[in-house]
Amino acid sequence: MAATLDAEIADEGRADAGQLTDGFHLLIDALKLNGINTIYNVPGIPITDLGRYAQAQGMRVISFRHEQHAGYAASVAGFLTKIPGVCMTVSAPGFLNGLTAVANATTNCWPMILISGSSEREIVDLAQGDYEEMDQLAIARPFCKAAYRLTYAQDIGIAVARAIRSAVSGRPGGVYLDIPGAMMGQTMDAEEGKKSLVKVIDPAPRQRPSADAIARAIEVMKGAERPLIVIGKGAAYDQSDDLVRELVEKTGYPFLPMSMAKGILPDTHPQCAAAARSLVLKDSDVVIMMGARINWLLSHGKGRQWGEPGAKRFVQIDIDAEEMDSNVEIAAPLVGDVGSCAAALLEAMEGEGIAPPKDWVDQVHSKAETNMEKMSARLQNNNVPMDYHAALGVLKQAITDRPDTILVNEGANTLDMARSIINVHKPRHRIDVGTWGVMGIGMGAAIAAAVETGKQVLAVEGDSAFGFCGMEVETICRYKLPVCIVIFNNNGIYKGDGENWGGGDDPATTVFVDDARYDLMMEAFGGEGAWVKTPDELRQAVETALASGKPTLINAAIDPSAGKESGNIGNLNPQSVVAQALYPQASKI
Ligand code: ADP
Ligand code: TPW
Ligand code: MG
Repeated sequence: MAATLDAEIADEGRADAGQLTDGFHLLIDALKLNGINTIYNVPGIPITDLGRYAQAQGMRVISFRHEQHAGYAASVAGFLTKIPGVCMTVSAPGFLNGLTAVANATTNCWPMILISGSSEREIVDLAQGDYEEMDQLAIARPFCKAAYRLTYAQDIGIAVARAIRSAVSGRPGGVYLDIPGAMMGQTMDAEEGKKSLVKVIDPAPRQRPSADAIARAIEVMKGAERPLIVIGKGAAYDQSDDLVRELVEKTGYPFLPMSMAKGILPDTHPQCAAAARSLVLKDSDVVIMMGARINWLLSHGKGRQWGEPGAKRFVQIDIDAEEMDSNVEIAAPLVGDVGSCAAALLEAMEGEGIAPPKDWVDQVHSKAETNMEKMSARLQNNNVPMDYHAALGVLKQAITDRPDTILVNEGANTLDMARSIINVHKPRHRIDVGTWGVMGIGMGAAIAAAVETGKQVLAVEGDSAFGFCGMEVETICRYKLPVCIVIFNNNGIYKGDGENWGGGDDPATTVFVDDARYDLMMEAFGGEGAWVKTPDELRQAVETALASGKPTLINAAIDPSAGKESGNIGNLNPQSVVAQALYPQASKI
């Protein structure tokens, strides 16, 4: 009798459940309704079940070993797709691990949403010492573009809509969404719940520049004798690849791609001035910035690199009006999205005679050719131990042979040299350390690139850079992703031959264990490992990896003395006359 009653009650429960929904499912439905089908996550209280239910409801849930990498993956997904990537973490420590990625996304102008479980507000606000208690909403605010907390399940639809719109409209950035555990368990009528969801219409409206602003830009361009176009990752993000290409080709101006803008036009394009960077930055008289900030990566638009102070006139295309005049005067601000600005310029250019003088174009072209020839000889060396050039010559060829491969790149020397040596042939096929120069983005970026595009990924990693995120090779193996990692193993940071300046037994601060077998880490999880010491061995290993699509880690031995302190940015290290007097080795610029 009792058993029958229990069964009846359970049946009734199921029937009720059919008409009810809860916070968990509303959140999943709200994401799916807006085209978000992947979550990058690390499970734990209170979001373990949310991940399970999301998987059960047909979402792809990629579980990482550390939240920072799940967060980086979400941000890279946002960059590649223009749909905010979603990272999901547990409270306090998991949240803080993910927060680094949100801050990095905001700095890079990439859309992502960090959804984090949290303790109940009344306990946090009275500081009563809950499990993983932290005032996450307050902490998140300064690191992201917007932060919201959900208290009631019926607000999920609006909250997700606000989070998406905040992430992608205007200048994209990171958004935080705080979900206290109890909120997810709240139930409501399923029909009402469905009605509460919001599909975001036109989340990032196109922003056309005004006719006045375009006319002003055309005037500046007409006066140009040595024009240049600098293309940044804001243009890569915009996905108006055809319009950017048309603008570059119709103007005939030389162009300089910033690192993640490489490939919008192929690096092999005849107007590409990457190999004549110093010349074009110094001698150009009019510079059109397209989705690129004039920040530290461009020496703030000042100094020797930029030639005579005040001699240049800038046209700047940016979605964010506040970016104008951030470092130098902008003669013609064009506030709008790259595609709309390029289209408006193309239309207004007709018959205006803005072609650059031939001798400038020839000068840039011949400088680039000479520099590329010099470089090409260095790339073919067969030195053992390998130097950066020998190894990068091999990888350059591998990407030329397989231009669909997405290149991920981090490190110091490994980054700077790969950036200038490996040509990129397609838009958004290079992902790197971004505006902060952050180490440890590599595995998250590689995973997101593989998951979002289904393409083969080649991650070229300094041994230190890899160390920040190396455990995610297990994630790569678990999801069987087509990722080939090449570690430039020079036994350390910048160089592997440093000495302890105090003369003690401890190693120098910048060196690692000699000849570390990173390849065995990959083998430990069932992937392929290779330890290579010559360009030929590297070529063979990369060829096998890219042909197979199997998770592979190639540990490439690089001469520990080959690198430079801080790669190309040693000049940013602080100098001190005291230190120079104390230590003969101290760096002097
Ligand atoms: P890079 O590092 O490649 O030089 P930055 O990250 O410094 O590029 O600059 C990117 C710029 O692009 C930012 O100022 C951002 O506001 C802008 N931006 C982002 N999306 C768009 C877009 N769709 N259209 C125009 N500008 C954009
Ligand atoms: C999150 C500082 C910049 S570059 C680098 C570090 C630690 C590693 C360089 O060594 P690697 O490359 O990767 O072996 P190579 O070829 O020059 O030897 N912490 C963070 N970000 C940064 N940028 C650092 C530290 C840094
Ligand atoms: Mg190194």
